[in-house]
Amino acid sequence: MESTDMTEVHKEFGGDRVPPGQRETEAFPVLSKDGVPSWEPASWRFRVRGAVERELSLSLSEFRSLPHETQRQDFHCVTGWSRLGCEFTGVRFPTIVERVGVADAVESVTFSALDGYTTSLPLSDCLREDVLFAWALDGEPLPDEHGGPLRVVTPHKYAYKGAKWVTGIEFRTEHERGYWEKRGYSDAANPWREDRYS
Ligand SMILES: Nc1nc2c(c(=O)[nH]1)N[C@H]1C(S)=C(S)[C@@H](COP(=O)(O)O)O[C@H]1N2
Ligand SMILES: [Mo]
Repeated sequence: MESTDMTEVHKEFGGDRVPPGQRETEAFPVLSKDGVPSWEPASWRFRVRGAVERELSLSLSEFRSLPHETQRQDFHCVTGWSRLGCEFTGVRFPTIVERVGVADAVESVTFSALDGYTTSLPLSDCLREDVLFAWALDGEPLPDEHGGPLRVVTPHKYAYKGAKWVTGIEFRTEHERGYWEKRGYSDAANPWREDRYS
């Protein structure tokens, strides 16, 4: 499958491919606040709400029929490991934005997930080609423990900014910190500035 190379994002921040304080790993460790949440394919929905012109609710098959891409990217965990050259397939964030019409006053996006996890990013950090709602990893369906059926990936941020098991996004006029950001992790989360803790 053809993939877009997003492994040069480090150049945007003037850093090396492996950010400071990170070490490369071949494995793909799993980090979840609790276990793997259960879900039913028939009742699973992805919902977009908040300050938008049209709210959206999509089934899994509707979501998978949106225009999608495969990208090659690196994945940086705040605990110190980086997995280079992951291939994720899914829908780019801007593709969702086109469909809902975001109000001018929107500042921030909150992602929510089946396990109760939340994370948030300024809208400008989401309006990027490399922020993806992904359902496949390295050509295989995204494993449950890595967030299947759908997760967010944010190659320009530490991985806690990417919600696994994502089922909703809310466009907000005010920024609200997410689960880990309220518990001491940096809200900025830039790996090349080592924004680990707040
Ligand atoms: N829904 C949900 N998303 C989540 C988490 C979580 O606990 N729940 N953990 C975050 C953290 S801290 C990291 S490092 C990455 C880990 O992704 P992985 O388990 O695929 O390596 O997912 C992020 N997204
Ligand atoms: Mo993490």
